[in-house]
Amino acid sequence: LSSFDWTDPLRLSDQLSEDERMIADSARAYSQEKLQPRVNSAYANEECDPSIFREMGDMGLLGTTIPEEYGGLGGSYVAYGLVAREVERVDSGYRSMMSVQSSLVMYPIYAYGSEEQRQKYLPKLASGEFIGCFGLTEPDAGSDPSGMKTRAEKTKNGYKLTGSKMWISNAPIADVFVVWAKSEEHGNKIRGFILDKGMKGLTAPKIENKMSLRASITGEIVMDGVEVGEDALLPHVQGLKGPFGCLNRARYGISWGAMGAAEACWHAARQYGLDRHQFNRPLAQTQLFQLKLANMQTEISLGLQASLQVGRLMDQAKAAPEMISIVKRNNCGKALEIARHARDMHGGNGISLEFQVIRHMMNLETVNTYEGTHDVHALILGRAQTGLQAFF
Ligand code: TGC
Ligand code: FAD
Repeated sequence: LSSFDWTDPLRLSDQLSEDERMIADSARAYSQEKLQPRVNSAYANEECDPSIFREMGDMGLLGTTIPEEYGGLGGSYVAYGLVAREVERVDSGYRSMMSVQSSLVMYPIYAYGSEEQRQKYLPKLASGEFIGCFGLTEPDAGSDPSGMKTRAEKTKNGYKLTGSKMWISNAPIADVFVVWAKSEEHGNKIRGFILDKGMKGLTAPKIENKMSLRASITGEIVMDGVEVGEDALLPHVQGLKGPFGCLNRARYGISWGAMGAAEACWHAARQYGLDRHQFNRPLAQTQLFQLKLANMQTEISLGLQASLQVGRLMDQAKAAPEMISIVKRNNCGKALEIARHARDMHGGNGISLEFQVIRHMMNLETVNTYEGTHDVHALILGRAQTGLQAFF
């Protein structure tokens, strides 16, 4: 039998290709060297640094799975997951910035866009020159996006969009807005539109005072009769499967990312337990402390294996949305639980930003909620095994 590496208990790294390992290594180096030193102040001051998009673009971390001819990396879904894991090891907000750009803005333009739309937007989104956002959720339509009120009316040369979107990552600093609206022209079906910053009637006010994901900016999108040409319509998709096709990719990436945040909390708790002495011995020498560390290690190693398997199936075009629900739901829920334990294991220091775990814990509250809440994914899985719809 071979030796045991406590940091990689099931030898995940042996299961990666050379390219995947290289992408993960460079994402890790960038995240630790450039993102880690500034995250606490960004979080404390609720300040998002837009230059991060350029930096990520330079490192090839935007649009990992988009073909190289459009500025992407042409990498595997496993590679994309590994990037999410490394970025979120530092902060879920930074991973959010990256995954919205890659899965929710570049992917729909690539998969549903015209050749002109691809050429116009993808290279600049890949380089980080453009920042993108994705507007699906509305003040009165969250878990049930089919209840959206935003509408697109046909005009002589295109469409007029009216409505508002809520809780939109990157919106206040975005150049490119992928928004979903019910289109009268298309039998009230949901259609996707690409809006550009500065269009008349388009504003994106910042949502202030978030207690979670504070290093990532979130806003509303207000569309007050925004007039666009035919060229703003994403031509190749209609219905909810448009936004859900993007969410499949983002949810999958989140399943890896949440494990990255959990790993950061686990490692911090272990180190704290080794350093901190009470009752004349390290905390890490107590049974309860070790039980918690063992639970963390087990859940993380199983969660990563599950995401790897879903990623491999995505790369072979054999993945189903329900598989993604399993890993999004489980990994986010487990990561949040791990972060709460890690916070507790740090005692009073656990509430200080300096020790990082409370930041991860607060962030993971959002990660557990967005892209389909923990319970909504349970209902997706319940429906798949009973054939019974329990949403309404
Ligand atoms: P339902 O009847 O199930 O489906 C309607 C149509 O959509 C298709 N579809 C999918 N297609 C591809 N992938 C999927 N995962 C799909 N799920 C459904 C389905 O086949 C059908 O197509 P068609 O052609 O027959 O019309 O729809 P429903 O209204 O009953 O859906 C219920 C439910 C709960 C599953 C769904 O609405 C849901 O998933 N709700 C959660 C909403 C959500 O995830 N919002 C995310 C907003 S974006 C975000 O949070 C970004 S944060 C990112 C960051 O900052 O990192
Ligand atoms: P609701 O749908 O009102 O849910 C409230 C509670 O009710 C939840 O616990 C939920 O599980 C439960 N619930 C809902 N329906 C049922 C049911 N049928 N049965 C049982 N329980 C149910 N959206 C975007 O479009 N783009 C973005 O970029 C984006 N970024 C975000 C960033 C942040 C920081 C946050 C917090 C959210 C973001 N969102 C974004 C929105 C996010 O996707 C929604 O918050 C999420 O889908 C939940 O919707 P809701 O907040 O309206 O909650």
